[in-house]
Amino acid sequence: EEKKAWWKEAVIYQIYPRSFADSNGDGIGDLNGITAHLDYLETLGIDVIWLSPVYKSPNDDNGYDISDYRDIMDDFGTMEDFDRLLAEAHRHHIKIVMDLVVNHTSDEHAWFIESRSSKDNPYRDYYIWKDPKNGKEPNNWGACFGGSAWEFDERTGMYYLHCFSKKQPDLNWENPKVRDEVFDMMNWWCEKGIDGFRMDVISMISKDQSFPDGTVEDGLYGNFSPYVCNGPRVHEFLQEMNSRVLSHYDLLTVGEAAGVTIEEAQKYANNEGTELGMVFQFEHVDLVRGPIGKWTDQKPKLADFRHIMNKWQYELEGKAWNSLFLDNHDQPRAVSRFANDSEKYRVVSAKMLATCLHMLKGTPYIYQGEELGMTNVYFDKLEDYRDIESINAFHQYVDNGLVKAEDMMRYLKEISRDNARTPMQWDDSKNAGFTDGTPWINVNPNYKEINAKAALADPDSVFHYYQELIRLRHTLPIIVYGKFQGLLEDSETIYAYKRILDGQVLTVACNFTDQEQDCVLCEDPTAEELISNYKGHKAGKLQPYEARVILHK
Ligand code: TEU
Ligand code: CA
Repeated sequence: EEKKAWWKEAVIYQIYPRSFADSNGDGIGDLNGITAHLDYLETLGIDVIWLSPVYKSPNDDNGYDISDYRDIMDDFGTMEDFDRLLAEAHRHHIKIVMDLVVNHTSDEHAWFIESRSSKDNPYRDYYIWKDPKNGKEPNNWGACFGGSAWEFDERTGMYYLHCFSKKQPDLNWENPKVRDEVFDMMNWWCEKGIDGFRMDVISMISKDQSFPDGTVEDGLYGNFSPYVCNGPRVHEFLQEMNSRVLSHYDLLTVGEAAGVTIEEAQKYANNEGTELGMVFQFEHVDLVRGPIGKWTDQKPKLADFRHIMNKWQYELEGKAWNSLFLDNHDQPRAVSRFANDSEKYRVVSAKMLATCLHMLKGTPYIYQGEELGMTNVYFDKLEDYRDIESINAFHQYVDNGLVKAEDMMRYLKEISRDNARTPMQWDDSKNAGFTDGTPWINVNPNYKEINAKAALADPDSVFHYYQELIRLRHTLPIIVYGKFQGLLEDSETIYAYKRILDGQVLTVACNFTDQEQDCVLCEDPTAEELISNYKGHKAGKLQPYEARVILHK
């Protein structure tokens, strides 16, 4: 019997504040913009907002580079605005989960300014400093956003580690003072009344202290993952965090766990609750990789996707809790990637994807705009991109002659994080109603058709379908707690499964293709249809992108 918890029964909505709603015309989304749209979120029916970082930041990586954990980014407003958002959200029965970015800080954080100032500064060991090796970098690791993971600092003649950009130096979690600072800061936010943490790359906080070279896969730099992800002391550190912070409150916690395996996830998200509530794993969004990692235009195959999703369903059963997501601020739009964003099939296939994800076991996450079926933006020019990862990758691979510019532009269209970061499409007025000013990144030109106002007015919209999926989850315990059993696990066209609870059985069948497929799983005249993206069905068939959910009597 599964232990019950509010966060297992909840649906989470991720907000990327910079792109959600601009309240003061500077072209940048902000906290007051979010507060102004709480009615919309309450109508959708979600329980929790996960707020991407809103802390003080010089925005080298849109807030994932924090210079003060106890203050708000100027672009987004003030602490008063935050307190009002929190209170208003609670009044709307919506909880707020904060992004916690503590693998690294900004290089403009006071700790790093102190740390780099001299070798004997009390903050020196807050970060990871190494002497040059034969006059060069301490090892061959490449940073996620290009270049070496080591930056030379003239002042003291040593290198510091940055797994992301050079403005994101990694904290040294080996130092107990760093852990004290982080846990104090977390308790400070908890005392404010926040409802949980999404923990950025938390699987990377414990590094192999021998810092060995990594395997060179992209022709340029060594891969640090085996020595950084799920490192030797990560579970110890999280257990300490749990006993010193998390266990004192009733929180939703989700760890972003790059490179996590099933065995590791069973520890991070164990049912005894000694570490975190759940983790984000990335196998299903990283399943197509080319010679230069994620940069490819190959589409994922249904069979591979289903294999990974089902594996996580089976292997965490009774041991740990799953998170469910297809989209976030680092991923292209789900309907463009896993389904079909053409005019003909966008709506029906977005609903199919939603059905497939939301009927699985775990806590579902909706990324802003996913509930509208927002699509990739397909920028034609590099100048349209804003994302540090996309721009740096273009230069790293194209300027080095490893990839042709036109190929890289095609990969960006498919995979760039900016596909998720174009402004939320509120209505068909200028800039999609996102801002009265000039948006910091271009609006997707399809906003005239795809927007919240149109969706709210249309009973058959993707929005209303999500609303119904959420309502079902809130009403039927089988959707939350039912055991998962895969069906048709050899199919190349259909994703189907059952959920089972206390003698009740629910069947889900989703056609991932634009062709009609044979399928008899839903031919049970005594069953009740819970939801479908088609009004009429064809006996023994699933129509293009058809999804059906039935509850057997
Ligand atoms: O992302 C971690 C991470 O692994 C990403 O760099 C991921 O590899 C990439 O975005 C997709 O290929 C987290 C945040 O979600 C991301 O926005 C930050 O840029 C990053 O950490 C650094 O804080
Ligand atoms: Ca603004």
